Amino acid sequence: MKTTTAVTAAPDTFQPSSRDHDARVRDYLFDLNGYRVLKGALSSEQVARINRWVDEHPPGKPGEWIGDIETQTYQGHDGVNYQNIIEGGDVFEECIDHPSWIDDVRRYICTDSHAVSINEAFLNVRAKGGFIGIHSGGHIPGFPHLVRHHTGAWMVGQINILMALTDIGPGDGPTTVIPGSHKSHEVHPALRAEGDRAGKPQSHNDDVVAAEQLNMMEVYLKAGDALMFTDAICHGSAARTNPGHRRVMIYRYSPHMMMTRFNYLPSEELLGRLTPSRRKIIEPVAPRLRPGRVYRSKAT
Ligand SMILES: O=C(O)CCC(=O)C(=O)O
Ligand SMILES: [Fe+2]
Repeated sequence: MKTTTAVTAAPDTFQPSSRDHDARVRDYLFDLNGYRVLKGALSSEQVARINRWVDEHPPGKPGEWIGDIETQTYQGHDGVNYQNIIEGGDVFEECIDHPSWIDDVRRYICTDSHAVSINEAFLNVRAKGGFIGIHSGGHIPGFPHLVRHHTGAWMVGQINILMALTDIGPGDGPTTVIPGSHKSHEVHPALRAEGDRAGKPQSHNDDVVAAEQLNMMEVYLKAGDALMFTDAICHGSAARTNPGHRRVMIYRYSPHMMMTRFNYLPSEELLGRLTPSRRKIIEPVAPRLRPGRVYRSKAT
């Protein structure tokens, strides 16, 4: 006698649509590795417009201003930074809430409110020999390095979008990451002062090329690709050995209640041009002054 029972296939609830599935894969990998590469995040036309702006404004000396954009460097060897680059015109404004990343950035930083701000936005040009040292890691108890995920609800203190404006391959000084290191409790050996097991672990070692350190991985990008990463991941770059310059643009996003790095006040022209969505990111909470008062900082 036949004893097998026919099992009627249950409605297909366990088979997510491929779109849901892809989104889950992306979330899983970002949580696991602390970074993702967004292929073709910028259009070639956007890359061309940004590069045209740089061609028209060759790197100057730290402290020089181009309108509301300030020329700056961190250690010299990291190259020239055009800080506050959102003041550079339309293409830089388009990147504030670029559809290639803004939804994920909002959700990862604050699933609850989606309220994000830009902590720092700059364009970096780096010559042969230039590099950035090893820094960050899960051992640092700081808000930009916070990465929490309560089933379905994310809280990430800072997400960097590093946009390649030139192809970045071997010898071009690629950014380097240690996958998963945002969850590391142990301090990377290169961030621990020699003989100092108990001392305060460093967050930066500016003197050593990150790519040459334990477990670093070079991330190769084509112009227009973007690297999305939590600032908590242990990262840095390789030294550029090829002639020419590496160009990247970096927008750092944080929860809206976190102060900006340099507190560049948006120009009236920029505020006048911003769409409501962009304005909410650049000026999440408008200044509040008694009637008639004009804001003057002590620094100016
Ligand atoms: O210059 C690089 O490749 C690394 C940049 C970096 O450290 C950062 O964006 O936080
Ligand atoms: Fe960094």
